[in-house]
Amino acid sequence: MNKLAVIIAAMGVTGLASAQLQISIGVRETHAGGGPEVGVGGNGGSAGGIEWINLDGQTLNLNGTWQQFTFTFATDPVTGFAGATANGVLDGNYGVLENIRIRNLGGHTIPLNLWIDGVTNTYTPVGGSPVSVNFGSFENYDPGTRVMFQLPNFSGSTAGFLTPTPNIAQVTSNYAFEGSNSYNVQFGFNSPAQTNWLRLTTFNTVNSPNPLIRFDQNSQLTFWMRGEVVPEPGTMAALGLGTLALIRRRRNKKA
Ligand SMILES: [Ca+2]
Ligand SMILES: [Ca+2]
Repeated sequence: MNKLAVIIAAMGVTGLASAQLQISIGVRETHAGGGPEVGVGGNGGSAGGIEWINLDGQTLNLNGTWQQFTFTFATDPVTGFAGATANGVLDGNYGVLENIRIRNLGGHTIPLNLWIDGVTNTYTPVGGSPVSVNFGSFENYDPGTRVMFQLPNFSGSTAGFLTPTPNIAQVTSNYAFEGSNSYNVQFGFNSPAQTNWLRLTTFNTVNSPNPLIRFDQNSQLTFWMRGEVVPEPGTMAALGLGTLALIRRRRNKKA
């Protein structure tokens, strides 16, 4: 464990090496709700209930590496979340990616910095070959643009679990898994309670809202995330760590 991680651990916060979040998704059953069957990634609307897929079943290590998350609709566990059709059974042939659920497994109370890239739905039409649609590359938008995911505090379901700042969601060119851009989300949990979570919702976002995904045809949703724990500048200065953190960030960015 490096010097920064040791000091952060001594402050009562999970050390960088073991810092984790649980990642799952909520999907809205727009087919069951009477919503339109547009193409994958198109605006599927906001009709229908929301189910969790593989609730809290995967982990993001906050170590600055890109990690892939995969959801397989035919076989992953389904857990009801909200709405009339949320019954633990996936209804309809398609729906929309309503949210990424980010649970505070590591008990974090300092700001978290996440990046998302390559949001892709892969499915196999009957009698055909697999089709992959990457509708979340973030390559067609300028840095600073809000795309697909709303601000962290947008959802009333989870705003009460978050600190007022940071509250950032925008395209960035600082890191990318593929291409030049990814999507950066910055937020903080206001308590170390491991039950707290963030509903990072796609609900009616100005660009690329409510993206449609298939549930049938051996459909899988995949995306990549990387994450870091970012001590607050004030804390860093008080500990005389500002320069160290700056060096670390520069080194990470080059890598
Ligand atoms: Ca259902
Ligand atoms: Ca990209």
